[in-house]
Amino acid sequence: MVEMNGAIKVGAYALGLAVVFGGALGAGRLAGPVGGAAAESSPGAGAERGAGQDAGAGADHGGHQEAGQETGQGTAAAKALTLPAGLQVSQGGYMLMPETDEVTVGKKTDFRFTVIGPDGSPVTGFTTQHDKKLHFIVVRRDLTGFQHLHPTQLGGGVWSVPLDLPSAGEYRAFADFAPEGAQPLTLGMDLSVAGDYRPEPPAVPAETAKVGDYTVTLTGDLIPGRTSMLTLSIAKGGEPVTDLQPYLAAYGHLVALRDGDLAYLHVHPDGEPGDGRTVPGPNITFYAEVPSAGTYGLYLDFKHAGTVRTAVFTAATSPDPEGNGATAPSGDGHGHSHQP
Ligand SMILES: [Cu+2]
Repeated sequence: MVEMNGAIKVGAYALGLAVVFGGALGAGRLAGPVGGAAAESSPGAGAERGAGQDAGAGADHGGHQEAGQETGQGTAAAKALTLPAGLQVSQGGYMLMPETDEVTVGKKTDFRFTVIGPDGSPVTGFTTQHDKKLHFIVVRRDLTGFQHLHPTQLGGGVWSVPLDLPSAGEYRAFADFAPEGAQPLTLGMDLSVAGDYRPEPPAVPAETAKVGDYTVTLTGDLIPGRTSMLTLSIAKGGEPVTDLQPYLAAYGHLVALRDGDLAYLHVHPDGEPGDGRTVPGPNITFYAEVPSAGTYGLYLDFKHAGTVRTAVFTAATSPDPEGNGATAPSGDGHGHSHQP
């Protein structure tokens, strides 16, 4: 069920989607100046300042490395201070703590974990975001096997999720949540699954992905350090799909993971069901900003005919600033209010 390239995985999992990972890097960042986003939604930023001398120091001095790619943006320094989400197991005083020692390949495991708060105790209060109090993403480090799950809350701050990893390997798990009274946060932890592990070779970037009877086409370019418009167009049996269903308040949810370190970026579509301008397909428009050049795994969750499906893409960033998705399809009525 998990493949690499155009692959797909249909929703036996609760491929829900959701969210907010993007609080820090997605919606907030896309909607405005990075400095503003960092101030308003980034547990990340606050956490980095508090938790990481490394982050601060690195940004101050190492920021020059990326400055070249961000020429003209004027916010290079601010961006350099913002660490992508999901790279740390502890951030802002919160820590992701597994309670389950082992996950056996091919065997469903009741995987449990807690989020330890600044006071050293398990966090029990979470703010609902996009219908869920915690969004849990698991993916193998070679970008295959993406799963988006929604754990249930047990007592004492313990979260439980049935986890079925069909292949051995090194995985990364992300918990996206917002403690009550605190900013949303995405923490990441490693999961090792013993067995015969054969990393998939890097997938070749492709503009189309198939999932079941559906073909999803990606247009637009990822430009490092800039906001890029991406359009994902969904067809079934060669016919455009125009009756997508809302799923957690959107017609599509897109997660991007950077190849190499799995930096995590959740991107929201431009427009939402019921806003009077957003149509239910075939095109879903996103504004994404990737933090650096490189290769990214893109995972689009969409719902149609009652089922949530995930289309998987591999995309390489484009060096051409003029290639920004300015020419992407625009006949779907979407505005561009989110574009800076
Ligand atoms: Cu979710």
